[in-house]
Amino acid sequence: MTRLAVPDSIRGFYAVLDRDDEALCRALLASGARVLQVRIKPATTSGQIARAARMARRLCTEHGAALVVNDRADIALAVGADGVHLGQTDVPLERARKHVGDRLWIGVSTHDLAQVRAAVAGGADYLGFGPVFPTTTKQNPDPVQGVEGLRAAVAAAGGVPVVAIGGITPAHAAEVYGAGASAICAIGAVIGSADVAAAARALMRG
Ligand code: 3NM
Repeated sequence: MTRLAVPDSIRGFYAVLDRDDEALCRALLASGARVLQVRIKPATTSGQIARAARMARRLCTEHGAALVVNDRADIALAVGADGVHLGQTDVPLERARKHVGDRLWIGVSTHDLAQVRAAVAGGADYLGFGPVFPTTTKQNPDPVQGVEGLRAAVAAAGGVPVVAIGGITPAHAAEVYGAGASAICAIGAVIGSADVAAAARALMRG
């Protein structure tokens, strides 16, 4: 399978599938999302993650969207994902790159400018940056960075696409894109909504 080009996919709404739920996956992709990350926590077995990732691979291919698997490069490779996403406490970027070579893009979560610079120097294909606003979805979130923090992160990223995350609602979308984010990732504002696809569409660039 040919992987989709990174800058092409990291734009608009960046979807997160937080459970093995095909109807939810379809609703997220119905928004027109170009990328979807499987991020199933906590305490999920490898088999459960792989099952959700295989289902998501099938639906992402149907919709022409890229698939990213959180944290697990082994599962990402096994299911033919486009990328793997690493947190600051996951496998270090350098080791992950040795493992996956150019077969997967690597996205890295960053929470301050030092982490942005390190991820860019290490060859990350895209960055997550946040939390931009207070979030209740992530346990023990890092300090809130605000829109000005995001703007500084985009500048430090030097052209590597930045996905803004953390407490983002449709009301924030314009200022977040205005700060230079390539894409917006939101979990609560989308998955908690009665109309998931409509909430996701409201986070696309206007
Ligand atoms: N990572 P919501 S904030 C998964 O700061 C995640 O890197 C964050 O969910 C970071 O849109 C976050 O509901 C939670 O705030 C995002």
